Amino acid sequence: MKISLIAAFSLLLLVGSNLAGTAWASGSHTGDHAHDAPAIGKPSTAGQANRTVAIEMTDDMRFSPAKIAVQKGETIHFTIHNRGKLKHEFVLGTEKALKEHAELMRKFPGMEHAEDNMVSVAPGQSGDVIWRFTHSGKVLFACLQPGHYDAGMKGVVAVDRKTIKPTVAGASR
Ligand SMILES: [Cu+2]
Repeated sequence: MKISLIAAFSLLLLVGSNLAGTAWASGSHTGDHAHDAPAIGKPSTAGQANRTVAIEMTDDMRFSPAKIAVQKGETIHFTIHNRGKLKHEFVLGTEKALKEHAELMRKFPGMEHAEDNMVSVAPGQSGDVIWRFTHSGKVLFACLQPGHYDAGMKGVVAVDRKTIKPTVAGASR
């Protein structure tokens, strides 16, 4: 069964947690959330990707690479490979959003994800996240399976202030 983050939020409200009320890093298909979402970028499509970055996830709770440098405006097609025997996931967000989300996952460990800024990957499988980095600064990523974030399963995308030159592939806005 899939429980959306929205549903999880409602659940949180029901149980009276004060975690609710924080905007998630990225949102849903509706696109009407942008005003209070942190500026980590926005979903894109494979056709818009400037390049592909492969990331491996392992049971020693690490992403490899854990540091990625991109330029402002760049669209990255992340291909996420789970090399372990455990389920892992790749979630882009601000540190605040990821920490709060990790806490939520501790409370609701069975929660499934279906958002544009994240992908859950079964052992031996691969997944994709295609993301355009619209603001310079740091965007973090983490695995939010219970305990994995605290074990250090996180990384960072450093978004350079320099804006990428438009290419045929990346020209669209
Ligand atoms: Cu993990």
